[in-house]
Amino acid sequence: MTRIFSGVKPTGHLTLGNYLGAVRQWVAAEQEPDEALFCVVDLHALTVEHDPARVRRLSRQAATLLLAAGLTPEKCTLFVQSHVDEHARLSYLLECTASDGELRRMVQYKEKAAKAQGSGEGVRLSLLTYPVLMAADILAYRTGEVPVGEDQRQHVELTRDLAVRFNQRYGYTFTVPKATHPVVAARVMDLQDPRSKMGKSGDAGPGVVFILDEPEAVRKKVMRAVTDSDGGVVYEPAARPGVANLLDILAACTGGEPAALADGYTGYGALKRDVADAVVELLRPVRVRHAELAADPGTVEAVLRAGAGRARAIARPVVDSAYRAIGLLEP
Ligand code: AQP
Repeated sequence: MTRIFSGVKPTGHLTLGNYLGAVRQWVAAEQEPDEALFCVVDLHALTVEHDPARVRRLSRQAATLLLAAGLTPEKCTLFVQSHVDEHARLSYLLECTASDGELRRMVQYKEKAAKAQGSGEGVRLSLLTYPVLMAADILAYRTGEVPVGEDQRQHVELTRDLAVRFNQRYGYTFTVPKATHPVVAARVMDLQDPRSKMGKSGDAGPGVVFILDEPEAVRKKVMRAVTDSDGGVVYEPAARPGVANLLDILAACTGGEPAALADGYTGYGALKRDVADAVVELLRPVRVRHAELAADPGTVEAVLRAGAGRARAIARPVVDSAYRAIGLLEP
């Protein structure tokens, strides 16, 4: 049986990118006979400038949305990262396994550090070490598969490297995990800037579709999506990223294949209308269910409490064995 682990950061409202790149895979994975753990990785939200009240609000909202999207507490373990101390405990051991150079090479660190510096905020040390905490999130559960969007590929590679290095130095302790990505829409792009990833932590610009957006807002954003001046609908991600992004989204929503779907269109207007309809219909049941669950916060809290208990029971012996292997005395 493979164990699956993945998480989402409460750094903003969840987007269509989070849904297509990750959450939808998680709901599908939960149907398999594997054991699945999903986590609101709130400690990761502290790596950039944050408002404490907002992080609390977004953490609850993310957990509620994951349940609304179809995760069922009977089939998976849903919890909040900071409720399980083993993540931070293991992170320190992995900091003693990773090197400064390999963390400074992380693309996301370079991008986010440049952004933080540009806005005069200063770069938090935790932004540099965040991929190590992510490795701890994964390795504490002896995870086999990590379903994530394409942007997390490099961090899962680092996790694999750290697991192999630790095992070689101190004896077999961790399973070496592998990342899995959806076939289409593994990297949903910003509708206004299709060379950049659709992200939740920046300004809530018109290029970002949020899962909880009203249908009218979704339509407006899709209809205003940047395409290009060439006319004609063809699937050429490098040369025409805006059109390719719309075709990817349509394919992810309808189950088609992006290049084949392009053949059905002669102009951008009809393509955008179909994309807008498909996204609205995909997200509608999630919005409805979210509203029901948000009205009953006690249920969500109980799910998270039970989830943390189950997660702790799996992670504690793994992390304890890592402490022994690396040379620390048993208490
Ligand atoms: N645009 C995307 N397309 C496909 N998958 C995506 N994911 C994120 N954006 C896209 C996947 O969603 C999961 C959870 O993401 P996260 O919370 O770890 O990170 P984020 O949404 O990228 O949020 P950030 O880093 O706080 O902000 P931004 O996006 O503004 O840089 C992951 O599996 C991720 O791959």
